[in-house]
Amino acid sequence: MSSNQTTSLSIVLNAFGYSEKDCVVTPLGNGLINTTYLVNTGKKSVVLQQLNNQVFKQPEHVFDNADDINQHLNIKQTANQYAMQPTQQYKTNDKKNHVLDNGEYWRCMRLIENCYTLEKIENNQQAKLVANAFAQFTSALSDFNSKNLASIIPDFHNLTARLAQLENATSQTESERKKQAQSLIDFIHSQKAFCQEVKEYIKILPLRVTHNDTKINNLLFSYESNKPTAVIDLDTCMAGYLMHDFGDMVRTCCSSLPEDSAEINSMTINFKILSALTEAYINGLAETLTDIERSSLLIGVKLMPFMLSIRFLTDYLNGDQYFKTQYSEHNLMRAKNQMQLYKLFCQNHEKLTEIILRKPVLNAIA
Ligand code: GN1
Ligand code: MG
Repeated sequence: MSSNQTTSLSIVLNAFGYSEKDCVVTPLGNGLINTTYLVNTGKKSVVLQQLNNQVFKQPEHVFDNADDINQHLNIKQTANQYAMQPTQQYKTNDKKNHVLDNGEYWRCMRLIENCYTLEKIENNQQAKLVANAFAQFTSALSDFNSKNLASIIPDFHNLTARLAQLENATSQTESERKKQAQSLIDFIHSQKAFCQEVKEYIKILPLRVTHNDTKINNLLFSYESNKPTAVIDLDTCMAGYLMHDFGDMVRTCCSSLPEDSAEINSMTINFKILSALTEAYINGLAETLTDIERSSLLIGVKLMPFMLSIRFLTDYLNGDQYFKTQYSEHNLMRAKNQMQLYKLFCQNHEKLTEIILRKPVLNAIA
């Protein structure tokens, strides 16, 4: 850690009532945006996070949204309507939910103890648990007015806006990167019919509170029960469409490969897992799920890898300003990987339709 960061860290820890000399700080998690640490304060362990304020232009909104959602979930939990643990942001000595130091925004959160995360689903039973957990989260927030949440990143999951950003990046890049990206750009241009289908759905779908980052590693599993115990990373919780959350969950649970694997030619879809996820998700949402949302789930499954591929490709063309990368072609590889997943979903359209749209849904959580 540089001396600047050390100074910053000690100011931040002090603001939350800890002294740097008592603390052991280690990196935590593998998010692509924020920087997260596990801090052992000598008395307990907490999570400290530096928010990426290039990505989150109004960090206060992220912290305030999280407080509001946590409060709602706490009420639901007390009323036995939410079986998982809400997250919690600690207050500073002067009762704020964050510290601003030297232009950087920090928060401190409760560590949910004795938990682990998964990068890959191992069996159908686990898939049912995952889908039920994300469905419970969304269901518990179904009576939270999404208008009361700040729009954290405008147009975050707006395909039209993401396509425009890609156009913009393409027109401003005259480099080797554009050459490398060209075949993917051409393919994206060939998907006009799908983009139109998405546009039609958006006109009729209801807005609700969505998580917008329902990848499998945003779920904590308890070591004791081996069941999900908390949905974490509320950074992008805001008004959105259910198909985005379902699609993002499927994207990370059903591909045989991690999102940045280079082995894309060997990628396969696990349809048994897809089936288990779909049943448990639909049953978990119960009567909070509308018919139009139900039929949009199929679109969401294709949309999320397609849109994330566009986002990775745009960042590649922009010179890797947004997502953290480990090597120079990392974003391009991620873009290729996610587009391969989209292609596989499209090639298996019939099978997808049969699994996602069949009625009635079998009784899940056997
Ligand atoms: C980012 O930082 P992380 O890993 O929570 C991104 C998501 C992407 C994800 C891909 C604010 O999430 O939208 O799906 O990477 N978050 C933001 O791994 O852009
Ligand atoms: Mg996130």
